[in-house]
Amino acid sequence: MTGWRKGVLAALVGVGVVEGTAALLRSRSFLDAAGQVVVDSGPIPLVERTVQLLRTADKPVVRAAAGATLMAGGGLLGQLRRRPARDAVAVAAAAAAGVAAAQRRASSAAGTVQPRWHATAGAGAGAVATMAVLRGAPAAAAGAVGAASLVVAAQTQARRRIDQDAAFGKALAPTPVGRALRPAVDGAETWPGAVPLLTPVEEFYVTDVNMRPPLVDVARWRLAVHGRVASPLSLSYAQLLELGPVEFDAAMVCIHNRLGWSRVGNARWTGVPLRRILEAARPDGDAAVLVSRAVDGWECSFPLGLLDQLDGYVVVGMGGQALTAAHGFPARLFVPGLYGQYSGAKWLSGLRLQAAPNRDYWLPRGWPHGPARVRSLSRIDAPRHRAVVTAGLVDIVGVAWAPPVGVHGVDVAVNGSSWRSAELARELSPAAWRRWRAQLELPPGRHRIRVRCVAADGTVQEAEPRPPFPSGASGHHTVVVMAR
Ligand SMILES: Nc1nc2c(c(=O)[nH]1)N[C@H]1C(S)=C(S)[C@@H](COP(=O)(O)O)O[C@H]1N2
Ligand SMILES: [Mo]
Repeated sequence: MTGWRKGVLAALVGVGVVEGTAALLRSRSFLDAAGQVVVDSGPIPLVERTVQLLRTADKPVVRAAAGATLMAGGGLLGQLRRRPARDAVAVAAAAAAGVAAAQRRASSAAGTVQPRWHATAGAGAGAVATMAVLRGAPAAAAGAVGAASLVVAAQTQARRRIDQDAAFGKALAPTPVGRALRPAVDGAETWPGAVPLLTPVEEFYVTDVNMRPPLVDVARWRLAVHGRVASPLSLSYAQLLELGPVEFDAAMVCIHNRLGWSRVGNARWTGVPLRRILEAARPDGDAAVLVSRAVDGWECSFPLGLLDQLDGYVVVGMGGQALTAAHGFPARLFVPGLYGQYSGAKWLSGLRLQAAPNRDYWLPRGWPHGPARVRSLSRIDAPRHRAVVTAGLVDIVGVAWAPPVGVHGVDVAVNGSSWRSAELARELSPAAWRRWRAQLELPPGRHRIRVRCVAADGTVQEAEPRPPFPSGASGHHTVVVMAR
């Protein structure tokens, strides 16, 4: 076997053994950990460009890139003349870097702390396997071990996530108290091409900086409410639910949502009003900032005074079910009207009140101090861009959102013509999105259709096209259709 092939195989076997061991010991994947270093330290232009190009495939690609980098490193090492001492140093250095990466941001909270020996044991086993291949272990056997380990790792990860979500939903479905909301019906049920009024959980966009969601052991989980408060709290899941969750309908929007994108979803949430929690904790007079912290240390914050204008909730459920791991089980902070990254932490572990501004996760990465309010925006869902439609009366449908005030009107324009108002479905709640429809007479030919919305406070959706960074995208979503 040529040197570089042997090196790549050695790296593959090493990675396989490390990943397999991590899966079996329920510790963190090293590939994820390496990818996480990239996610956490990438410069903004690169991160923004990656998000734009890869949309939701960003994490698998980062994970694959981490794996490919290791294989390439193995290949380079394999090409050098074999010197056991140097090989051992190189492999040990890679293993040590892996352990360090795996231990980052794994701090403090229930269910996420991995004993250091887990990572060390996995790294050690991987290093031994890598060295064995470099020193001439039979290639076929080594390859089989490496491939089998990777399969075990992938399957174990997938199964664990599914089991966990099934358990959350069944065992812990939070029961809202108080008046039930009316059924989520808005009259647009029969509009062809309309997206569902409530986004199904499995279709709801997922955005976070984690390579995989932390799986939190709810029996050990506590929500700490602390800092500048007279009565610090440490709430178990049951105690949190005793504070009385309510249901509310609201759209959640990621600041990365571009025109026409689906990094926005509409849900019926179950959550404990933040007001109740703060009443129990009694903030001090100088408490000015509310910081939400995740089990892995991710933080974001907003001024406490904002809660005079916006409602906050410690959310425990979505669509009548407990949160899934991806959406922040067991609890997350959510303030409808703020972009997700300023609104609150998923996998919430603490609410900290403080007098001074906070160093949020995004700050050293160049995002401005928030809180960034959601810009009202509208989207055309049907027909799709570049669709071919039958000339004549064509249904144009979509959604518009302007949380927390609500959508007052939606206008469409065809080619250069002036704006004309679309029909609005009933409003579910001002914070939710609103479906709309326009029936347009389209003669044969190519048509450019634009949409804008007007919020209930009179603000008209901004026409100026802007990228998501630094304050959210604006402009008019436009589709071109061909009528025949
Ligand atoms: N702990 C944690 N919470 C987080 C984030 C994160 O990276 N880590 N991302 C935020 C962002 S950018 C958004 S848009 C929302 C997305 O929530 P979703 O994935 O349930 O749609 O979560 C917010 N909360
Ligand atoms: Mo986001």
